Amino acid sequence: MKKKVIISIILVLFVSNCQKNHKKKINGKNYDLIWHEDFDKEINKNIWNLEVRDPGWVNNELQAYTPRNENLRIEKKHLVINSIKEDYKNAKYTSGRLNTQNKLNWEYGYFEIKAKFDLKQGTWPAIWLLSEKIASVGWPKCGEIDIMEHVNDEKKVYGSLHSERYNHMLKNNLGNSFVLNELATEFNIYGLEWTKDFIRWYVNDEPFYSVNKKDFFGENWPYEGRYFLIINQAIGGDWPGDPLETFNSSKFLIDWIKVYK
Ligand SMILES: [Ca+2]
Repeated sequence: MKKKVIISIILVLFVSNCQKNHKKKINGKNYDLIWHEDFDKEINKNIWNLEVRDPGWVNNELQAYTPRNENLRIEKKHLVINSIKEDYKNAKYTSGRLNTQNKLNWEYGYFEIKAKFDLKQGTWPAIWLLSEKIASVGWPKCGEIDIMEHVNDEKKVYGSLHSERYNHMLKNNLGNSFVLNELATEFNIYGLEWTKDFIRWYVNDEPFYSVNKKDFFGENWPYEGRYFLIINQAIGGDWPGDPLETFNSSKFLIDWIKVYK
């Protein structure tokens, strides 16, 4: 009898734990897990496109993006984006950028990513969403949602939006930052809640910025339809500026990604 009770308790704990991992309550709303990426084995090419780009392709960035193991790999169950100072073709730096374009995309939901980066001058790790409409209407009209960006040795991260009306070319992109302080060198969970009425940014479940459709966009809300995920680490360029002469390499680690609906 006693044994049966213990087994029952264990079973209840197990089931409730499973349910907990597949559910997310945020902002008083319940979400169900619809997709997760743990980066436990090799990078799944059925989901991820590994980009190949020359330096200067966007934002006057210095790196070449390569799909090589040196720049993109799974290590200790983490995705590693390793940026390296090296002569590679016409580049002085190499790094990694991968996306789910035309393979996996979402409209609305709660997105969370557990990630960690170095605090180094010249680095620009980013986790962001871009509309699949980019192929037909181009940027910035398609819409861009930056879940997390970090530059240099700052102890803060940024969340922002780009669109035809508000973007960094016009210097009026909508955004805010979250101060990390002692958390800056740790793994943190970067969250984004995207609904038909608002977009809200979180760090470790703490909200720090919201944009309401009605306040800024009225009927011209570009944040609908399918968006794909991009993860990259740029070196140099318009925002962070050059790395120091002593820069050698810098790792951007992603432990997992979860998408809830
Ligand atoms: Ca992992």
